[in-house]
Formats: sequence, structure tokens, C-alpha cells
Amino acid sequence: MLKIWGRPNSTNVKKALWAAAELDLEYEHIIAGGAHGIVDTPEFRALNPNGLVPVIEDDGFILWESNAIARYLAAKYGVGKLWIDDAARRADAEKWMDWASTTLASPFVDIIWHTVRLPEDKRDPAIKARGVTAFAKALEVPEKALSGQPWLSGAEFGIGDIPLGVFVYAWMELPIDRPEFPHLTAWYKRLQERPAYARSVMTPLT
Ligand SMILES: N[C@@H](CCC(=O)N[C@@H](CS)C(=O)NCC(=O)O)C(=O)O
Repeated sequence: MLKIWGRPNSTNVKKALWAAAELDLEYEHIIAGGAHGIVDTPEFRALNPNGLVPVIEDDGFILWESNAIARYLAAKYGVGKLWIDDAARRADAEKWMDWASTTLASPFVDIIWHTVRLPEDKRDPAIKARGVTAFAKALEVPEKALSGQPWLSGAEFGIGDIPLGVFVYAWMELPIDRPEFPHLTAWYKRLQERPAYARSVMTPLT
């Protein structure tokens, strides 16, 4: 059976859990990382030398990196579902996965650590404000894209929606200022109607 290592409050772990849930896959979930430890053990380092979650094992195949995991699960179990056969359409969707990691991850860390993760006396409002501004500015790009299509993956929901869907849940939940993004908000409402999203992503952030 598929195994997924990672604490369920991690943004990157949520991508793997959500992809598996969308595909109705049964899996064993090993809670690891943060206060749960495990990631520094030699056994875990043999799975992922980076000592980070998520990691999966599927029929003896070990994989780390959350976007690669979502792509792998979609390609193996989601043909005609999460996976898009046409190379151009798939690349058009997948670019959002890379975009989310390269553009949003850094401001997201500033926001989440300085809003809820660090002890209150260690939180720096200036770092939080820097993250909030940069994150909102970046979201202007998917806001525009979603004015012309229902999903980042195109006409149908797909892997391109997964990373941003996880980030946006936290962004909507955290006590921060948010500009109005009507198309992004409509997309977020559509995500919330998906049982797999509710089960895997709409869970505590701390
Ligand atoms: N690029 C990696 C980043 C993985 C990562 O940074 N994971 C964090 C959780 S979001 C982690 O393992 N932190 C250490 C821990 O939880 O102990 C991915 O997308 O999978």
C-alpha cells in the first residue's frame, strides 16, 4: 500500500495528501516532521537525505519533493482525471506548480511563521507585513488567469491547481489583510466543494 510520511499541517505534505485523496487512493499515513520528529533518524534520512516531508513509498519506489509526488500520483493513478495527456495543456497546468513553489513559498514562510508558527514574542510584524504584501502582489497573476478559465489546469480541475490551492487555504484562513480577488475567491469556493480538498487541506495550520 502507498505510504505517505509527513505532518498534516505542512503545506507541502497537504499537496501529497490531497492528490492521493482526489485519486481515492488508500494509503498509510506516517506522521513525521516538526514536533513529531522521525525526520532526523537514519531510517528516514535513507528515504530522504534532505530530512524533509513529504516522502512517499509506492511499491518500493521512494519519492520526495511535493510537486514531483503530486505529478507521479497523477501520472500513475490519475490518467483522464488529474493527469492531462496533451503535453502542451499539461505544461500549461504544471507551470502553476513551479510558479507556486518559486514565487509564493518565500512570502508564505514569512506570513505563516510570523503569524502563527513562532512563539508570540519571536514574531516580527515587519517580516509578516513583507510577506503579506509580496504574496498579495503575486496573486494578481492567477487572479487574471482565473478570469478566463475555471481552473488553473484549464477547463477541468487538475494537478496545476494543487499547490496554489494549498497556499490559498492558509492565506484565506490566517488573520491578515487580503485584497479583493473575485476570480481567485470563486475558484477557492469551487475547491472547497471538493471532498478531497475539505479532507486533506482544510485542516489546522498549526
Ligand atoms: N521542496 C520540498 C520542501 C519540503 C519542506 O520544506 N518540508 C517542510 C514542511 S513544509 C519540512 O519537512 N520541514 C521540516 C519538518 O517538518 O520537520 C517539497 O516541496 O517537498
